[in-house]
Amino acid sequence: MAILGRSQRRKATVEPVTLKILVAGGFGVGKTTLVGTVSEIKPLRTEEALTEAGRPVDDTAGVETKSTTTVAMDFGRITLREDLVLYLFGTPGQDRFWFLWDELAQGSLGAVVLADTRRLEDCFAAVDYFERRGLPFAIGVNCFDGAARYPEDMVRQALDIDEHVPVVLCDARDRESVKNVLVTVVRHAMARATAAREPATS
Ligand SMILES: Nc1nc2c(ncn2[C@@H]2O[C@H](COP(=O)(O)OP(=O)(O)OP(=O)(O)O)[C@@H](O)[C@H]2O)c(=O)[nH]1
Ligand SMILES: [Mg+2]
Repeated sequence: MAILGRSQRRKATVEPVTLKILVAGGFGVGKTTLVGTVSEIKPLRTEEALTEAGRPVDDTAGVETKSTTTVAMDFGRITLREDLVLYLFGTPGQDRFWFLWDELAQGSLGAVVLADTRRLEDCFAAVDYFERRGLPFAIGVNCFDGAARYPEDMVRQALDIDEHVPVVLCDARDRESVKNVLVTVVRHAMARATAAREPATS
């Protein structure tokens, strides 16, 4: 039987860093889709059927084929590098589930705010939420088929967000595209954390 040297042992027992990332945004913008696209485990979903009774409050304009909605959260996991694992928590999109957001936000490093340019105002509340809490976020513009494409800067202006907040065009159904958004959020959050630790120079 081979003896495991100290350095090998150390290597074998290196635990990956795990980070919690929220996936937020308005109703039907593709949060559940995004988590499902990249998750390497079967994502946990809490979908309930959209009903006739909910029609006046559940505005499906733009996503007419949508038949279910998230009522608690989505959960998925992705290994970005062997030493870096992200736990993804998708929020419910409808206002009546706002009370869950504080629980979901606890301990998170940052957030992706998904936006649909046809209904940009739907993500204003999520942007306000993260700005108020000082939680780093990036905007992922989910490019739905048929929606007009706008340059990142125009989206940033319309959302009236800080120039440092990354805005990334993406397709929630495409794994590489979603990974790109997630890497962007992690980098942004790490840079913010580093900047906060360093003493101001001027
Ligand atoms: N064309 C296109 N359709 C998408 C995209 N992302 C999601 N969809 C569709 O849009 C609908 C909404 O997707 P969901 O992932 O359920 O949206 P959600 O943000 O989780 O919705 P709630 O939890 O109800 O707020 C579904 O019918 C998806 O198939 C995309 O990038 N492009
Ligand atoms: Mg959902």
